[in-house]
Amino acid sequence: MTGQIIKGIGGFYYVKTPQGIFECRGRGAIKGKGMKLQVGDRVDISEVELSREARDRGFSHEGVIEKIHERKNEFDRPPIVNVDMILVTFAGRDPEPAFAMIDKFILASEVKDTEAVVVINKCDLLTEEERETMKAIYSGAYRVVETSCMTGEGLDELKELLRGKVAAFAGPSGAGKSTLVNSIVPEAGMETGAISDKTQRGRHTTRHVEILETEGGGLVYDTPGFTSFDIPEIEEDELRHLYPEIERFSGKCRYDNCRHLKEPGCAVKEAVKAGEISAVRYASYKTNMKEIREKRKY
Ligand SMILES: Nc1nc2c(ncn2[C@@H]2O[C@H](COP(=O)(O)OP(=O)(O)O)[C@@H](O)[C@H]2O)c(=O)[nH]1
Ligand SMILES: [Mg+2]
Ligand SMILES: [Zn+2]
Repeated sequence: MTGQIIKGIGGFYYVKTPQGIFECRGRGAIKGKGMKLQVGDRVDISEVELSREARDRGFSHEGVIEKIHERKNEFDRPPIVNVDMILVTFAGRDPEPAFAMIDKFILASEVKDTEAVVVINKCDLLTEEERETMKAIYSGAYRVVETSCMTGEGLDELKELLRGKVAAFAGPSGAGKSTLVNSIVPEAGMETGAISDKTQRGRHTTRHVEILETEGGGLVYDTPGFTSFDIPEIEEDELRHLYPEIERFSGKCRYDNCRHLKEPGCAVKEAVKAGEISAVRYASYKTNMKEIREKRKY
């Protein structure tokens, strides 16, 4: 039988299968193969007779993990694997969005060939015009969902989007990620808002990663407190390929290896001027390019 590990605690792994959740132990042999079992792993399991201990803990199935499937993708911090969709979430206001930083979460998804969806949260704090402006930054390249945990707007759309998928929220602190998880996973009860940064860090580093079931048949990683994805080493020459709307125009530049900065005959700069590429995204491209270059100096 095949399933997915949704939680690991105290040497047990909880594997979600079409028959229900199995409480499993890993066989020593698989761990020894260099691949450590991780939440999110797809595994083959065999059922064993239900022990009294497992039954007392409320399980009706017990199993042994026999084999780990190859992973679709793998992120280090947060430690999540087999992710179908990264929900890059920011607040339209409070805190004010920092787009170059937000785009780093998108880059982390792009570099791992993982679908990114942009979630603009706290829409209740925005005027119609502000919403349109923000949406337009991303809608040329990504699906954008506008949400508000206050009014409930967009939550059904989000649930629908997650159906049959394993998703993870990413984005700056204060964006409302935990509140969104709580809104689509009724029993989540994640810590939100008011906790001081210090406490939050302390709590969350010791906390295990878990996959939660959303209303409407999706799965979402509970990754509280993770506010910056480990930005993988991106090369100067790779960056332009990771902005889909920039990549789309690149064939039209005078030089094949145009980096769309100061080169003459650059179709990307023309497209920015003409409003065909968002000026905010292009500014973010330049900022992140500069950062990559500065990092290389050391
Ligand atoms: N006005 C408004 N506030 C929100 C919304 N979503 C979350 N918040 C508030 O924003 C703060 C930060 O939310 P939290 O979920 O902890 O953000 P996280 O750091 O991304 O997990 C909390 O005080 C939430 O109550 C929203 O849609 N509208
Ligand atoms: Mg949080
Ligand atoms: Zn160019």
